[in-house]
Amino acid sequence: MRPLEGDQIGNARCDMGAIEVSTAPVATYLVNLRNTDTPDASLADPNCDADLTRPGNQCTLRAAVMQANHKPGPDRIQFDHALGDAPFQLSVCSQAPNLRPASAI
Ligand SMILES: [Ca+2]
Ligand SMILES: [Ca+2]
Repeated sequence: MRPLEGDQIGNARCDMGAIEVSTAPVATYLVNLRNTDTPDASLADPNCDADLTRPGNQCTLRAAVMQANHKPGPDRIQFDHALGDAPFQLSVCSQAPNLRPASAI
């Protein structure tokens, strides 16, 4: 707690502090491709999907970062267990986009 100018005429009051919490839901993007660096096919949808012609989501790390950066609020990027045990070696063909600080891999 810290004293603050509470009433604009010199009387102090205590500030209990504040925590800023995003009300945006946390999205989780599941990376399930590691041998390609394809971008997200459409940021207009909420899916991490690098190939709209194939059913399901084909999600690369690049596509996941793009989709997470496009959506407001915190997000989570996870790796599909089918990719094997960590650590993963990913193919990146050009500089990867920076991930917003509110998101986590
Ligand atoms: Ca998308
Ligand atoms: Ca698809």
